[in-house]
Amino acid sequence: MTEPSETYSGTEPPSMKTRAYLGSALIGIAATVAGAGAGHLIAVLVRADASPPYAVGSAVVDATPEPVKSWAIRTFGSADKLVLLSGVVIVTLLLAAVAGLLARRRLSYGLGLLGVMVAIAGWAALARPSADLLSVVPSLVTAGVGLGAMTALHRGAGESADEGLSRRGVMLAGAALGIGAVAAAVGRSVGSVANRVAGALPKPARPLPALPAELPVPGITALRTPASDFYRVDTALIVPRVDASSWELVIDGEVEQPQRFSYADITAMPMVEADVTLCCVSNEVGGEYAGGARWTGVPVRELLARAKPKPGNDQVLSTSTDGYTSSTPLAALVDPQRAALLAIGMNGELLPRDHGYPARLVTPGLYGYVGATKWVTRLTVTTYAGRKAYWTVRGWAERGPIKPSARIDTPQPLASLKAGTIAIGGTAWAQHLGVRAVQVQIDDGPWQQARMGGDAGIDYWRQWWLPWSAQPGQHRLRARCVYASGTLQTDVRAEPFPDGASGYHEVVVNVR
Ligand SMILES: Nc1nc2c(c(=O)[nH]1)N[C@H]1C(S)=C(S)[C@@H](COP(=O)(O)O)O[C@H]1N2
Ligand SMILES: [Mo]
Repeated sequence: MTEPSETYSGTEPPSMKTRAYLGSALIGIAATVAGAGAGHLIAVLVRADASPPYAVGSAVVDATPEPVKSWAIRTFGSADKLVLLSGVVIVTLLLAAVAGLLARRRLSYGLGLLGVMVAIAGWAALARPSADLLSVVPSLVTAGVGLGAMTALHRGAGESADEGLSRRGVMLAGAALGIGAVAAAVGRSVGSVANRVAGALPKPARPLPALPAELPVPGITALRTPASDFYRVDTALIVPRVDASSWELVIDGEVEQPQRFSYADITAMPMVEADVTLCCVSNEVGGEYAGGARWTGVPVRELLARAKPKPGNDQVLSTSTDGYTSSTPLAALVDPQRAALLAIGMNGELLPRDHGYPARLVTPGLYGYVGATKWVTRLTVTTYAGRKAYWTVRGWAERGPIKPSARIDTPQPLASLKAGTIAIGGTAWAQHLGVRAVQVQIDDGPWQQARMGGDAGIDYWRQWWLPWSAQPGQHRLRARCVYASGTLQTDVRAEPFPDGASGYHEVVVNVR
């Protein structure tokens, strides 16, 4: 009869082995979390966009193929950034676990993999358009803390790593995870400082009249979208923090007299107001990526006039602090009939940071990606043949006139309604063409004229509604928009890519 101990000679009980592997993986994860947390904390203090997870996330955004990117925007909406960052974090933690397991074989293997991971983050931070030497600091800190933590934890795990995590190792790992979590939380709260910027917006030289009265129909979109509810679409994982006192707008390229404007130069000019409804080209028919606001700023044509564009150019390439570029037709910016603004205000207040503080473009009638550059610092007069913008390189149309649309806000899709009189209502836009009417069709019935809310100008959306005496059953509601010229919007269905969605908005409801 053999001793039980001999039965196991040369092998470990499986549970011990599993525990040992888990312990090693945990060491890798703890070291990585501690390193990344410390790096993120430093980044918040010196260079927010150089935070290792954000830098890698931004590199992923820029490298993601167009179809995947628009799928992500469609599927996750405004949560797209959260989903992306979660993906980066999950992949990082998996690699961290692998590094921990490698360190079990040989410490230098684990340190090597961690080193490669940090190097990728450092490279991503340096590849940001706004990068400078300070941008490597967070990655250096991450490397120091991460590699140090792995070495300490590995040693702490005990001479015989096969015994799994020693008590000391568990405590060290817990401490490292704790440090990482605290650092990340502090970094987050410091990083999410006020989006609103204190300070007074200069008064407009000739204020616009108040907007027309809201239609008293519950559930329809308000005529003015508060900044806090305004959709946000941009490639910036962290909102750029631009200092108005050092901000400058440069006008260069094919111009007779290149210009430079400080923030004080801009605010000293007479302020103009414009009611403009902004739309994203990624918006699906019936989608939420549209908002109406009163913008305050100076006409871009006056700034361009000082620079004197040379003949033969058709594009203004605008550049943002974060390197994003946009290609606006020069003709739209110099058109005296179109209130293209270098805007510094939104709804009577300074632009919030996430909508472009200190200054952005707003070009009536053009999708945001071709005429609404936020955090804008440069206008380069050039040609479409010569320069391509961020989204154009990725296959989107060069010039993006907004496609008109009527949206049904109420009732909502698949709503279950009581028979009786029901208000069908919503908003309609045909920027720079004007909305004359909205027509509604119930099932296969005749198209009926909706009752229209007040008109705030051709660049602004318009509310509408129609009372409907609903009978039990399932019904299909459709809406379409008629431009000021009398032209009917197209019924041709198109997806957002490459130049905007079209077709009638359609909602199916059930009436009991
Ligand atoms: N710097 C910068 N400006 C930008 C973008 C961007 O990614 N970066 N996105 C554009 C797009 S696609 C749209 S639809 C509008 C949205 O403006 P909002 O976020 O203020 O609603 O901003 C435009 N300006
Ligand atoms: Mo957009």
